[in-house]
Amino acid sequence: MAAASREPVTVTVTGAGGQIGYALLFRIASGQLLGPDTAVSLRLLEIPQGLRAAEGTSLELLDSAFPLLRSIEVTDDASNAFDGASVALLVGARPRSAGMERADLLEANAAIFAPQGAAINEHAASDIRVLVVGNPANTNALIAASHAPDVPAERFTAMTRLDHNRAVAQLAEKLDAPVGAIDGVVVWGNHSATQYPDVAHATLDGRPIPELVDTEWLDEVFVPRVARRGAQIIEVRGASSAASAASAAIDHVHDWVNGTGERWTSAAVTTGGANAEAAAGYGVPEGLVCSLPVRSDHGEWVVVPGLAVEARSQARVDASIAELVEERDAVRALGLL
Ligand code: NAX
Repeated sequence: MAAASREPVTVTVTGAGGQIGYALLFRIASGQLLGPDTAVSLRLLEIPQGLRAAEGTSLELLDSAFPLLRSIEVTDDASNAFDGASVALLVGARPRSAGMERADLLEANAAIFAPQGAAINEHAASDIRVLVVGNPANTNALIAASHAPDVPAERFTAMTRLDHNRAVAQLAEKLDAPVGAIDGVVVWGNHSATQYPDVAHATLDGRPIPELVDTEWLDEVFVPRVARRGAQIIEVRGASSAASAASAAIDHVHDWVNGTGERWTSAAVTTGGANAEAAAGYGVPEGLVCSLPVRSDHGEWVVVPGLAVEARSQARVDASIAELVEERDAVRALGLL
């Protein structure tokens, strides 16, 4: 994916007619995903009921006259949607309805992410990079990857960047500092209430943050606030996070493609292959998609190895990993992996 490519890069967005789609597409088309020199062709995938909304969004995209936007196609056919795609943002998912058990939710989403993984395998470009946003994001990414045997598993990731950004923003507010001065935050585990935002290695302009905030605030306020921020947004806004989720998706893919330098961030990545050893060092088994501290180097997410995890934090990290293992085993038991 050359930064100054003349050929447009195909970016596929699923769930394009939804609220995250609406916040995301204009930022992609304006160049914020892949940079100011890279033209994009958008493919918007929806289910039949969502097509009209996606078509409406495509009309507005046209009306925005974005210089980098070469074409837009709206479709309910996954083969068509992923044809030639170099970036796929899998946003559309089946939400939990009243009375739905977790196994039912996993199964309903597997019915979406397994065929999308297969369509990516068949039709996407060889440099495809996938970010799963739709929940349960980590396990949906695992399912999609397992149905794309010809695509390296590490090209399938899930989004915990919103959780990471929320953690950074809470620290910045508490310390009355700009967000850019904060580095070294880690969100461990699942994108769920078990996630563990950890500041043990975080710094403010190089000063260790654990020296600047007390443990009680971290345990009683910070961790639950970050983990439950999604619920708070629903309560206050009357709808789930959309623009902040879209912004985090932009950050994730932008950093993946362009690199993070020496800074690190959080992303849910596959724990096999080149990252197996670093992940195992944190107690994460192979074959999961788990949020870890990562740097992006030459277009690959590399897990930051060997960070010391405090004993009290390790129990929280382990609990979130255990939840990921349970989700994987439940999907396996259904014969979907
Ligand atoms: P919306 O309900 O507004 O939009 C979802 C869209 O997906 C709908 O238009 C629907 O028709 C479409 N869709 C459903 N199944 C599809 C399929 N098989 N193929 C293509 N499109 C399909 O939800 P929105 O607020 O946009 O949220 C989308 C997803 O993001 C949800 O699963 C939500 O839980 C998840 N989130 C994940 C976050 C994360 O940090 N990983 C944070 C934000 C958000 O909660």
